[in-house]
Amino acid sequence: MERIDLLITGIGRLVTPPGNATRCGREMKEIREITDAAVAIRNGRITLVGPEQEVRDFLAGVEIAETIDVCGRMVTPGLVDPHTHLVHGGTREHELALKRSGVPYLDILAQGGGILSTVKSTRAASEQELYNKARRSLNEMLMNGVTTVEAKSGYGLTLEDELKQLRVAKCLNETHPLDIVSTFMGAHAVPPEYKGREDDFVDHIVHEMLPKVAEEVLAEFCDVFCEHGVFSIEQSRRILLEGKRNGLIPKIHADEIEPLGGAELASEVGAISAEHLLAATDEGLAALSKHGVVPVLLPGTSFNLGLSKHARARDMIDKYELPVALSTDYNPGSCPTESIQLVMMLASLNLKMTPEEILTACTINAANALGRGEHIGSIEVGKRADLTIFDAPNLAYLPYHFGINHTFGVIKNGNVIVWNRTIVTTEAGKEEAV
Ligand code: IZC
Ligand code: ZN
Repeated sequence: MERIDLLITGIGRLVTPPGNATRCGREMKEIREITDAAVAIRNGRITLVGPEQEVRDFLAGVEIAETIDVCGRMVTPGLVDPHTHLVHGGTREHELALKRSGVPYLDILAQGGGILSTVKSTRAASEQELYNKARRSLNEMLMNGVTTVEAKSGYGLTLEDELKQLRVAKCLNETHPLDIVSTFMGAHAVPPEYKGREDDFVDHIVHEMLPKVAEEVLAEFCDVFCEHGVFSIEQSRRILLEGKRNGLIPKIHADEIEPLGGAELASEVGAISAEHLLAATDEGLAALSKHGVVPVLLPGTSFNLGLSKHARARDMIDKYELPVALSTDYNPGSCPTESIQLVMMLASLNLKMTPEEILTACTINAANALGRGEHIGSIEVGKRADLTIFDAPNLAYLPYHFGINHTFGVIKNGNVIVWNRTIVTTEAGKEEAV
């Protein structure tokens, strides 16, 4: 070994799920832990991990460009947030009173508010305005310890406005240290100009939007809001299969409010993940398990909507041996928070997941929900050097001491991006990642 770019020492506790694959069922609890550890990084990748003394012995005589001491703190893989509606215009606090008085989420949408309110603001916003707003959110996520985030379109609902959102996501990926993974979600709501002509809108998505998104290589995934009064199972099937024909991997907002059979559809079309699943049936969960679909649970959303019902994480893990992932669902309506640490706390409180399962769900399983398990989501030699440094003595401390941000530092592609709770560089630095 000729040279190390960065050596991280003084790691009180390094915790990571092992390997690259999804961790299913009881495997979710199995965390590799090294006390008094060190990590060596070269060209943006992890080259050595182990007890500090062993790493130092191995590196005797090797040039080390920079060493940082994290003074006994805990280090995890950089967190992955696999389901957000990052790029949008405006906010929806004007709907808070309605929501709190008990008007259901779908009723607000049916009255022309909800998603459609954000569609109006997003259509009116310039690319620069969308970029600036999303960039502020990315900084919040980064400060929370997130190093990769998925971003969906779906607030444009015209060809041009969908492309506008996706171009902003692409530009953010190129200019912000965080990695942004794009999903096309033209089937997020039926816009007012298509009211009563829902199938015409599906035609428009299939014939106009999907080919253009694919041609411009603006998304990797295609998602649909499959829900009563939004897109039916048949419409969702058509869009996801057409997306697939255009090279986009299916994802689906499934069985959030009613058990429509979204989980079964996810399995049928070969989706990489199925999201929400509060109302999924046993048959639906069994189908996910059989077809290796990652369930992405969003406990911040049920919490913010004031629901007493929660996704059946324990059944998913214990009975169906599924690889559960967690995400913020960051969006201006049902879950206006960038805080993955709040979601971790809610996964403990309402989903009864253990701290070890929560880490797995926010790292390797989330990475696999984005098809990136080979590159991120665990601390392994050869993987990208994305690490989060927590001001916490152990994993259980994160959901235990709730409501504050425990992230002390973030390493992205081997670069120190957050240190002492402050963003120290806003440069993307991506050319260094091999
Ligand atoms: O803006 O309400 N559920 N889509 C499906 C959302 C929530 C985002 C929103
Ligand atoms: Zn969503």
